[in-house]
Amino acid sequence: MAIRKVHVLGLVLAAGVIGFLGIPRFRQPMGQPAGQADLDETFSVLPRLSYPQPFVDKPQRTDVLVMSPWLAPIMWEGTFNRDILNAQYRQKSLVVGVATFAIKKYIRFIQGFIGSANKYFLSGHRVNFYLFTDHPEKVPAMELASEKHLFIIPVQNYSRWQDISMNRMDIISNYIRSRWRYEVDYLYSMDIDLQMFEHIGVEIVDTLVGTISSWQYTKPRDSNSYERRPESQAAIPSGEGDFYYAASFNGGSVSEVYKLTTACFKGVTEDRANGIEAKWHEESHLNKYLLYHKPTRLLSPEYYWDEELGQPPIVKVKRLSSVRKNLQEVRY
Ligand code: UD2
Repeated sequence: MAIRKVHVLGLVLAAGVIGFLGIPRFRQPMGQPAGQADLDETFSVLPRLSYPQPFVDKPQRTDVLVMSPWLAPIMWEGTFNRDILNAQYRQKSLVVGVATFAIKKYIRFIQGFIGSANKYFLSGHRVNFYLFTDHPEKVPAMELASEKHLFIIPVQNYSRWQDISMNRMDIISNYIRSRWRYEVDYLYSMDIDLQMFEHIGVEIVDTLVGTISSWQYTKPRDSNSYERRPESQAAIPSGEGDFYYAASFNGGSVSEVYKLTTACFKGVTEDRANGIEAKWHEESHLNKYLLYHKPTRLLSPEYYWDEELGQPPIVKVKRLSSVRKNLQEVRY
């Protein structure tokens, strides 16, 4: 029998109907999305409005993946793998939030931070920057990519820089409760005095994410800067510890960051009541928390490099580095 146009048309129509009915079933997540139960538990005491349902099609990670400069060439075999990761990530339509603070003289770092993050941080993906400042009127006008948004949030200042740094934990935890849990899927806290110089992609998106300090990655555990005084809530007993994490870049799912920030600020508050301040402020509390709640993803020091350290040969890429600052000048 000769194949006529009408047969071809029939086949095309049949394929279309099958595709239309079949595809949604493949796209449907299996059962309740992983992580939702966790959110429900964390926020069970709070009224539920409309937290966006994350589309999760794989089990939650429990292993630890170190994104090191040495692994990077293996992980990113050409741009093809990266394209697949980006496409899969985009399909989930996730929003990542970045909380950063520019209080008092630190407003001078806003332009460098936002300008470079606009270019290099999760480029092509949806990102909300939340900038807390006591000088909203001084935030420079900046043009951002269409998928990126900047929210300027007025906040009070504190006379001691240490309090500004430590209170970030409390402010982030409060904003998760009141707002961000409805607005973003993942949340990162970053220092403002940094700039990005290379692509930082979806490899940073995971349940609980810590960055290994560029000062500490070669040092033995006992020489780390942990708080060791048992009187502090941040104390890590001598002989214990694993990595030393920089407070300048950490994050994860909204529910995990909520647990982290709440726990760390509880430690800060108890220390204040007992008249003690941890050696490296909220960074000490963060290190204690991450010791007993292991990150699901570690970022190597290339994700926060301290410019004072130069660039040893082992560091192939500085994706994100501190801006050199005169402490006397910016803090006092
Ligand atoms: C370390 C940590 C930092 C924090 C601090 C606490 C790294 C790379 N950074 O950095 O995250 O734990 O130690 O001791 O490990 N800020 C203001 N105005 C101020 C002071 C601070 O906005 O007057 C904000 C700002 O976002 C800044 C952040 O607080 O980036 C941390 O302060 P820092 O960068 O001066 O702290 P530093 O360099 O000692």
